[in-house]
Amino acid sequence: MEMNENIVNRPSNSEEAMALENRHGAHNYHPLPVVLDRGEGVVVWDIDGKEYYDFLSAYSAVNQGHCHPAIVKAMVDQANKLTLTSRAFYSSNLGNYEKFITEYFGYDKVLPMNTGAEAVETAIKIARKWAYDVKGVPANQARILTCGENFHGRTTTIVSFSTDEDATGGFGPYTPGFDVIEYNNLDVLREAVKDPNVAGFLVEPIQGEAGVNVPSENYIREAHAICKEANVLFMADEVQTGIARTGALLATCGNCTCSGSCERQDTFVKADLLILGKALSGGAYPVSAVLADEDIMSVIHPGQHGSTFGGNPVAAEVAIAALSVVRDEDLALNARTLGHQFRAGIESIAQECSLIKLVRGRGLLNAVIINDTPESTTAWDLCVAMKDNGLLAKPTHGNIIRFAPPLVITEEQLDECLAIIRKTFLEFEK
Ligand code: IF1
Repeated sequence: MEMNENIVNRPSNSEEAMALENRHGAHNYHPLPVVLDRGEGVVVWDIDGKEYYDFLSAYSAVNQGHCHPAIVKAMVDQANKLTLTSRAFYSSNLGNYEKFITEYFGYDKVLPMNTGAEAVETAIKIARKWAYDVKGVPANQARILTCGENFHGRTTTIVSFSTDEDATGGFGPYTPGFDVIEYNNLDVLREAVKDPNVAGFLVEPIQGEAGVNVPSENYIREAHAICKEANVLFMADEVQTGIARTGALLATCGNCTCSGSCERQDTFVKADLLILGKALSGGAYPVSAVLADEDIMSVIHPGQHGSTFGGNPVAAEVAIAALSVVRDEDLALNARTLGHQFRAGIESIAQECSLIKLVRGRGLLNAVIINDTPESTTAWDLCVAMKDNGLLAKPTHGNIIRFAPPLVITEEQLDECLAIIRKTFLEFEK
């Protein structure tokens, strides 16, 4: 591959690369000591040529596998034609993409953005505007409910309702208008929506950063019904759980794999505001979106919201390719099938290894709770040891390790990975 000669003295090994990042970059992350240089499918290679199975998938952005050829082709072809017009003009790509994605998920309208946080912020603005224009909430009085241990992004408004001190501490003053309620508690939600000023309920169908916190089976469906009854918008943040990650196209859809057009009203939950990001582009490009039906999306008028890159031609083509891959390769079914295989494999290892407290998750969004205190470094140390054995995973918090490979992983590859995890954990325990 042609090297970019604009960077003189490109690092030639891991130590050099890490030193450059530490010297010139803000220290807003604590990465695992590995320097990735190339990726293909479930596998990545570091700068020294060592191969790893990727069990983070860039926080579930690379569901379709690293550098999926169809997605890369769509990106390169469009990048060679027209990259950005801004929304000051129409483009030959955007309307086609908007038709594709709204039909794919079963909604009237889409508002295209770039990052997950931007999509969450967009959903918050739409919910507030709907509260004033449609529900009749007095100006500036709209409330949005959100859950303890939430993670919805890193903007100052979003961290205003975070309950994680690391995410929110030191970034005040905070944006008002948010009430935090207990996750997976329907009684608390039923009480909270009685406030006539509540515009929406913002919720992750499974809390990713909280450590793959899976709610009770009926929580999402019942919460949706409570919101409907109270004229409160159900705002599903599927940035991490969406796009087939949990074994269904959307985690709010329960276990079915259709794109939301199913008639099975008993399990299908259609969010009023659906928030997507990450794997909407297969990790090739920042693409996010908010989907809603006309009666909600119509509260946004020209000049009231937007972004320079939102809905750009490259994003449009990349997202069509990324969603087509999910459908054509039936990644939801693979995630559901191999998710069971992964959890069964971990439970088998737990029979011979006291380090494993439990495994939880849905589809290929799983976490292993390590039998040590959250303050211990055991989870981190195990991730470093797994790295040395050729598998990349990272703790979410404290003693919880997230395992989320690309959804294109095969049964054979998964068995190999379970063997690496078993070997690492048993060696570590000695
Ligand atoms: C980090 C994890 C964190 C998200 C949900 C919105 C966003 C995210 C449910 C914002 C982003 C990323 C951000 C990254 C680490 C990762 C993450 F849960 F996925 F592991 F932080 F909680 N809604 N999640 O998970 O999307 O603006 O990042 O595109 O910030 O450290 P974004």
